[in-house]
Amino acid sequence: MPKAIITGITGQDGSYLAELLLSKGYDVWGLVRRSSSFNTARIDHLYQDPHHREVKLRLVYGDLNDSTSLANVLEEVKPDEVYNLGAQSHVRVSFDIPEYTGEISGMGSVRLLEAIRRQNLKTRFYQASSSELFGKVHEVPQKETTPFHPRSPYAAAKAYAYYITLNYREAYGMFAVNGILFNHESPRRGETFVTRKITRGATRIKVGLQDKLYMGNLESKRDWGFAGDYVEGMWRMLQTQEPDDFVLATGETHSVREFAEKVFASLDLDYKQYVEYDAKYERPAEVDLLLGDYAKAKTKLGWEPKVSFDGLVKMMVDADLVLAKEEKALADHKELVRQGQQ
Ligand code: NAP
Ligand code: G4F
Repeated sequence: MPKAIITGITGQDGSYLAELLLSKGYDVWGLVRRSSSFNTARIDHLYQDPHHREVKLRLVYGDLNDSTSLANVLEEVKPDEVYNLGAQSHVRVSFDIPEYTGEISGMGSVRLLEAIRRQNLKTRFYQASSSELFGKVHEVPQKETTPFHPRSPYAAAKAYAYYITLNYREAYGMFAVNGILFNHESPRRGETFVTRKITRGATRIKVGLQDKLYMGNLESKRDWGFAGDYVEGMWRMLQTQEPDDFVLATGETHSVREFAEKVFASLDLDYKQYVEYDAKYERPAEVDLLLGDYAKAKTKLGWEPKVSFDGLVKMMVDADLVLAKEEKALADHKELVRQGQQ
């Protein structure tokens, strides 16, 4: 059985990747941070096996800020593959905590690579690089050869991680690759990223749980795909003969405004009546336009996105509408109980 370690397994991508690897028969080890509250909601369905079959998913405590924990888990597992998905991944927040973001999203990668190298492991390494690297873009669409121009502490940290991954490949012959992934979303997307914030907000408005949705810059454009498609691309990158770097994208771009308009319209609402501007969601430097060219991944990996933009919007709205209705039912029930007690 191949063995894989996933950092960031509790995040959006980590949960989809764990599902994919388990379905392929991998033994999966997930690195989790100690948290004062439960943070495994996205993967609970994977390790709570009602049939008591052999456990294929194990969680171990560790932190990308803690080299010892990384070396320990590598020594214990001696994995065939490591997927480094762990990060402080929020661009806006990275302006508030730039140093921490550098430690986790940048230095975390070299801590892992160095632990693999020092233990002489033959482990294949995937680095979660980002279209944020293109930042103030030098060409449209962006591809593997497009120059980088990071626009945030997050992107600067990811630039370091990108180059250190390339460096360990060139310097030590390690099978270390960068997946330069454009934005990818899902019903499991963190609620403070813009797509999920919109689908959560609009569905809560629809059922009467909130009145307004406060947002920042609606004019920026993103190439949005479905996270489930993208983890398949990550896996394919580690199955090739030669290590290489790949862009994964959809080749379509849409503005935040367009996303909001579509989501609200699908609920028979007009976004203009509900979306309000709040400057606190603006970034000190913005990435205005991302549009990816995934031709290399298509040719060399046979990878293509399957879920369309409209399909993604529908998937997210449908899932969040279910959540909003459950939340509303609970709120109504609590109100009835409260009235009964008066
Ligand atoms: P996410 O949902 O924010 O998940 C981030 C994961 O990193 C979580 O599991 C988090 O754990 C973990 N983490 C945070 N700090 C850590 C630390 N100090 N040590 C160990 N783990 C830590 O991100 P995502 O959307 O799944 O993205 C996965 C990766 O791809 C990230 O590296 C992101 O930067 C990159 N990326 C994402 C996109 C995208 O559009 N989604 C595009 C390009 C690149 P907790 O649950 O404990 O917080
Ligand atoms: O959803 P976002 O926060 O994603 P962003 O900044 O593009 O970063 C995401 O994708 C990257 C890949 O390109 C990843 F590397 C990164 O880890 C992360 O997953 O914001 C998208 C756009 C921005 O232009 C932002 O200014 O939406 C705009 N926006 C407008 N109002 C907002 C809001 N973003 C957020 N999060 N919240 C708002 O209220």
